[in-house]
Amino acid sequence: MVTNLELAALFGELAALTRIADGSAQSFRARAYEAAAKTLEGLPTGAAALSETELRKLPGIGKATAAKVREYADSGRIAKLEQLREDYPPEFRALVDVPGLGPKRAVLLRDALGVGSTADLAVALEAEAVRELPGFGERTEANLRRAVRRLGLSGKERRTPILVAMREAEWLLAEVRAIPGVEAAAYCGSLRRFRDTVADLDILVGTDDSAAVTERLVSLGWIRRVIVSGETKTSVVSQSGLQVDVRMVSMPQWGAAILYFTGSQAHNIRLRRLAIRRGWVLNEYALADANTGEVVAAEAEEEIYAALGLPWIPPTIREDRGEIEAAQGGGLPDLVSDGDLRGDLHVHTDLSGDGDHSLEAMLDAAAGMGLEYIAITDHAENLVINGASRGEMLAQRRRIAALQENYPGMRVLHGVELNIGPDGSLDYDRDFLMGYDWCVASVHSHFDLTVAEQTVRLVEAVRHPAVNAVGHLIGRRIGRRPGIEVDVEAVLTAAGLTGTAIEINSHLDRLDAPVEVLWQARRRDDVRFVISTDAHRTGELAQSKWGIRQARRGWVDKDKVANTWPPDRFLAWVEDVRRG
Ligand code: DGT
Ligand code: CA
Ligand code: CA
Ligand code: ZN
Repeated sequence: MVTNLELAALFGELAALTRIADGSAQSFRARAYEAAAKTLEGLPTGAAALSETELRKLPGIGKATAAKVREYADSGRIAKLEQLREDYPPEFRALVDVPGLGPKRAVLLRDALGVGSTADLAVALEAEAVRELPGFGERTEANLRRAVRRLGLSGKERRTPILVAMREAEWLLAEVRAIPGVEAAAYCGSLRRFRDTVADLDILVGTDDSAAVTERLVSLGWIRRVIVSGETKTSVVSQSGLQVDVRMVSMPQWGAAILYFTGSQAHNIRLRRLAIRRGWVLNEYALADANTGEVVAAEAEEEIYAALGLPWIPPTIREDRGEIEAAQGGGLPDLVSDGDLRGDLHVHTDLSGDGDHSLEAMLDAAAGMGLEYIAITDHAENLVINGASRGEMLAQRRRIAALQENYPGMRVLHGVELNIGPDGSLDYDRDFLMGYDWCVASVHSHFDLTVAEQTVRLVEAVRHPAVNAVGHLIGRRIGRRPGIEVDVEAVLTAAGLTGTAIEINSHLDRLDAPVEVLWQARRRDDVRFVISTDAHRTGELAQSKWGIRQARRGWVDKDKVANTWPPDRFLAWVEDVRRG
């Protein structure tokens, strides 16, 4: 049976490819596909069971999309999509995503120079051939060279952003778990460790019938090509070009296998050395006695760690960055867990041009999730397309004051997301800013200034008395835009001195501050963090789980995350910071 998630993913892909075909980010056909994807994803019943007429009654589904849903449900394919996949293979899609290119220019590159991938682009840039194309020039060429260098696109290894990898993994796992004979399935490798890009997906399947499960697996619709398929190991390439390694094990070996395939390799090597010292061997099948082969532990990760004298170590910190020593000394960090967050300090409503839902809808959703405090932070006036004027902001403040009584268990703060200008200046004036309960300040443009300029810019914003937090610190979009380069130590020092928190933005394509920044802050006691969703619609309030995982990867102590604090402590801290 075709699932809604599968259909949603297909329409998402259709939208992305249509955007390329139409040569425009604004393509209205692409938007129609996206609207359909959203509807299908949230549909409580199976869309594949509906008739074309029933489908057309759903919001965001028109004649053409309804027909495509039926086409897929009936035949297992969408002709239009297959044509587009052929016209624009994955290597070419990666080229389109290079900052400064986009669909039109990528097509021009392909037609004029035969450039079909980011690796080809690196070669063409090297030959200074790009500057001669109409509309490119030396400056564009220099910017492209910079992007290729900073995103590491010239190498042979193409890494997939976590946003895409996670979506594919969840979709694939849903399909795999539905195969008869599958007892468990999980993603491992760098995705489980929550690296922000992955080279491939590693999927572990627990089953006693690997032959039958493999047969079903390789016939799934998301697979474009099977690389190898053996009794317990299968490697395939998904429709979007992502390589997936699948391993089958029986459940009694689950713990040893998931430990092995989660890595990192460096972490595993350390564990293996601990095993050897005890006269054991650790491999993907078991922790066992080196002489007799008798199994010491294999079924669960916890048992293997315990046998080696260690507490279970969270996958996000298995990088041999001191976690083994910390675990041996009883000093593993007290990391943030799901359920620890009491507030959300970066939330948009439809007052922001890019927000979907009303103030009331966002508050209802937040209260429904049990949040104890929230800051509404729509864009301020300097963000021309999306920002709100002073008048609109004051009206919103009055609405919030009136609505507060509807949410006895949740304190509603009136906040704002300020735009940090190239020189560190902010929207409005100081007095107006002090009228807010909570200010987030973030970078939204001017990504190409020098390190010195970016550092001054951020430090200025951090030191502003009205600013409570810096939003998405470097402004990156993983795999698409590298973000600003900045002297992290200087920014952390300013944040420590002023009490301005560093936001951990939960969007899977941001995860910003990046983990390198969090690692750098590990030794400091003075810097506070907030894990925020930056939700633009109600559904995104739940993505705090990704921000939590990012904090767990960054070794951030729970007590340094201000929105884990009870309301009294949190609000007193906000007051304190405001008074300086
Ligand atoms: P990636 O795919 O580059 O983003 O990173 P990983 O960590 O997912 O690397 P991958 O896919 O090559 O392997 C997944 C895990 O399996 C890795 O973290 C440790 C384990 N592993 C794979 N191959 C080997 C190997 O040859 N030796 C050892 N010791 N471990 C391996
Ligand atoms: Ca991998
Ligand atoms: Ca792999
Ligand atoms: Zn925002």
